[in-house]
Amino acid sequence: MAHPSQHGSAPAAGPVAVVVPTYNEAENLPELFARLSSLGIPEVRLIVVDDGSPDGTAELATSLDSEFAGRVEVVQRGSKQGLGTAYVEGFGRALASGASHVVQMDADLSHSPEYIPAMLNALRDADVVVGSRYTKGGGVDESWGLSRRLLSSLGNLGIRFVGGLAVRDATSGFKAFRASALSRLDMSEFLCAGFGFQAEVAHSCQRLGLRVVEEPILFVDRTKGRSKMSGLIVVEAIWRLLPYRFKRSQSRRRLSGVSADDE
Ligand SMILES: Nc1nc2c(ncn2[C@@H]2O[C@H](COP(=O)(O)OP(=O)(O)O)[C@@H](O)[C@H]2O)c(=O)[nH]1
Ligand SMILES: [Mg+2]
Repeated sequence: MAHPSQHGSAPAAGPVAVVVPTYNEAENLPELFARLSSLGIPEVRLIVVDDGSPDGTAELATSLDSEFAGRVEVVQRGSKQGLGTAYVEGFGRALASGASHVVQMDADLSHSPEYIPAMLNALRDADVVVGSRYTKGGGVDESWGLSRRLLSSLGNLGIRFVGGLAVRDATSGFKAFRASALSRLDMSEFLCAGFGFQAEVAHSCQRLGLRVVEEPILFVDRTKGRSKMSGLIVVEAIWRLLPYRFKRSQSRRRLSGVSADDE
């Protein structure tokens, strides 16, 4: 299994923006900030998109700014509006900040920040790097029970099938982009509020023909705070991706000269 300590290569040059959506993550922020800043990535800035967390996440992020050399931007959106729109907001800010590379990750330390240098390094030969649980060398927390493993892997498989996605971890929320690639995504077309957003991004990258590579990660279970994930979110993702499947089979029919009426 890939542990982050195995990767130590120097990251790609240029300003890096790390976008982190948060809802009630105050317990996780101090460790996240400490581990991110100790990576020593030059010119890194942190963009926290918080949805009015009642536990004071936004205020804490603002107060931790000094620990991060004053390069923390906290976007406060007032009320919980879902992961997808939080990312759209954060990506917009990241691109506007002039970042050359943009990283997206969860705040709950499921995504070990120590993988980031290797992911940035992999961007030398790619447009998008996916921190992947389902590529060789990747994995999920050993403490996960069978039902949780099944929800994750079957949900991922179903979403890959419906969306016709080549990427093995279609729902990963740990990615690194070249800003030039991220700016090509049409953010207005993303509809999922939940983690189906990740699959919509994966689909968009594939459609644009971006070079996507997967870096194996070990997904660690959160030890603090509560997950906002549910089976409903898988249903939302599949529902949103279904139209793409229809479009694909229609274009295949057109290519092979078979009209829908012939079937
Ligand atoms: N801004 C914002 N962040 C959210 C929302 N829902 C979840 N998050 C954040 O998105 C990340 C992933 O959520 P999490 O509950 O850990 O999902 P899981 O890892 O799939 O169980 C975490 O950093 C959450 O705090 C939301 O509605 N708004
Ligand atoms: Mg989580």
